[in-house]
Amino acid sequence: MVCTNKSVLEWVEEMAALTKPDRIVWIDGSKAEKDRLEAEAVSTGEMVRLDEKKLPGCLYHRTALNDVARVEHRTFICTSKKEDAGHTNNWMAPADAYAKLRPLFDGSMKGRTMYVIPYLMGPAGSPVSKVGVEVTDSIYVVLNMRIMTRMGDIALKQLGDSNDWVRGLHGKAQVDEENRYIMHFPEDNAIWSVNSGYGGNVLLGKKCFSLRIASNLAHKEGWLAEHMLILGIEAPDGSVQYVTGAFPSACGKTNLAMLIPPASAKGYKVYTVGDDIAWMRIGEDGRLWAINPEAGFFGVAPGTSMKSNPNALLTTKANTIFTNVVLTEDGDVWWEGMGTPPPAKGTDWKGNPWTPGSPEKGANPNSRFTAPAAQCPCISPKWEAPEGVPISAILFGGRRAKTAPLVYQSFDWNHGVFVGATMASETTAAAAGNVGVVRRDPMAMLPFCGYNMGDYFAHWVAMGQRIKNPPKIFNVNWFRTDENGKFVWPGFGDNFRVLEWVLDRCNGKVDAVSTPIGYMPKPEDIDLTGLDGFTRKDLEGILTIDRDVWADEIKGIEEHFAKFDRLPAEMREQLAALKQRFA
Ligand code: GTP
Ligand code: SPV
Ligand code: MN
Repeated sequence: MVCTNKSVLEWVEEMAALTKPDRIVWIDGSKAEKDRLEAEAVSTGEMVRLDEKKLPGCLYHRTALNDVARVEHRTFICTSKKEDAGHTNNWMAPADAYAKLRPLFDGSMKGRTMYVIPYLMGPAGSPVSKVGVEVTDSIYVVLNMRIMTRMGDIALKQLGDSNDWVRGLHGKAQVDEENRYIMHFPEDNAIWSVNSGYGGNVLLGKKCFSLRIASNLAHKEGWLAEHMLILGIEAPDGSVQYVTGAFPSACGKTNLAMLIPPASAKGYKVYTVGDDIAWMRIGEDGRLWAINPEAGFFGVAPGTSMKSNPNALLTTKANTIFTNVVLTEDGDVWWEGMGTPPPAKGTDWKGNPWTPGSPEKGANPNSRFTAPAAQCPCISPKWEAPEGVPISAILFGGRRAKTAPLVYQSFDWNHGVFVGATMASETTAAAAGNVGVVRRDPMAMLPFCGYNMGDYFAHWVAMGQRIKNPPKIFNVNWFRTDENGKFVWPGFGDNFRVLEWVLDRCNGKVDAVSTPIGYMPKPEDIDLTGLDGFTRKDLEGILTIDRDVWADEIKGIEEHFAKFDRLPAEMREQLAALKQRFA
């Protein structure tokens, strides 16, 4: 299909005039095109074809050593007014940002090909789906976008003559860390990303569009764009209820979205709708409905095993791109925590010879797989439903060693917004920087909210007033540790035991204990049947609220709130009420 959309044609011409590629290739999304691009990437060494028997259709890629994660300190929201970006974002005036990046892009595609990728976020034909166009000089980006989005003619068809699409310019340039910038222009619906070739920095449909730009659109248009998984729980009677969950990067969304319930939960099944991003709108029935705008999973590899997450591992058995894991001599992949013996010899993520005796890890801690969602054994029959799925519960959660109990329910919507707004978690390898440092990460959106975080909280409060049948809001914490620093809760599939309580609460089937922080389960209401080596007493231990720890937590929340210039009154009231309940 030849693009006839005038706004797209003009913009592509403008981007080409700036970057000066040798040739321009329009991406149509066909199989022939995929084969051609894969062959080219393999011939240049950019990608390695894996063993066709073990991993049919799979490719391997290594990024530059300095380019293995998102770069939050180099990610900017460029609005006319600084206050509109807010204190949680780096800010630059749009004119200054364009002036800074133009020289970096100028001629950066000389000798290279510019690929033009029209893509769709959301199911084809859905009224809530949105179109983007990314130009890039990276085949790796094209092949990843092919998995993560609906790409090519399908997007041009949905766009028609419209001017309503997100403009994304990506250039690897020299992959120079010092000149790496991920810039967002919400007022222009534009994203400019330069000097990176990694995941969230360059697959512009993902965090840049579907969270940072989309959160701006959602704020304006009255919906929610969130860093959330979406799952469905089918009960033995065949009824299905849906839950979303916002946990910070590398804190368990993919794992929860694909979990297999324990044997004791006979007749229950969990279905995956999405593992990273949810777009949610109020339906005609007054409920909140969610779609997954993505078409694939860009999941954390280390720790993914047949024990921890068999559905994820099985999803990656074909047509998958592996980035920064160990490459074996027989064209297979391996990573720490895969649950299989390491290869005797291989090549590590840095491209060096590696053996199990090597002092360094073979796979980068933020190594990832890019796999088509449709291949997931537990993909929901509703995952591409144009209207989405109705949400019964929203979970917030993070890595908290001591503070948060296993689970608690908020008293009401605004209290739930407060619980999300005050979330904290230990940092992970998903972003460049220190790992294991506790920071406030409201709604798991700290790196992704594309506007003033105070306005974002106010938007959540306002949404609550408009939703007639709002989901119930909970907080979960799979990461409480004992005195030896070991996780107490078994987690993974056993998290289903918590989901059961959550749904029982939504369905009015179980009562709870009212505590200063919210409603908590009576220990006997969490089903521990069949859990080896985890006792009622262990459970009671992670359902405690330590007053001293919470006194510190309240101080932490006060410091967190003090940084806001536009904190809604409702959040101050919630904090006062929390203090009151502890007094
Ligand atoms: P992003 O893709 O970065 O947004 O991350 P995610 O939230 O999807 O994280 P993911 O599910 O990939 O989990 C990342 C890490 O958390 C892996 O190392 C998992 O092994 C670990 N993890 C996930 N669920 C659990 C759990 O229930 N308990 C424990 N202890 N670890 C978990
Ligand atoms: C995250 O960091 O939350 C991810 C991976 O999901 S990335 O696409 O790199 O942002
Ligand atoms: Mn994520």
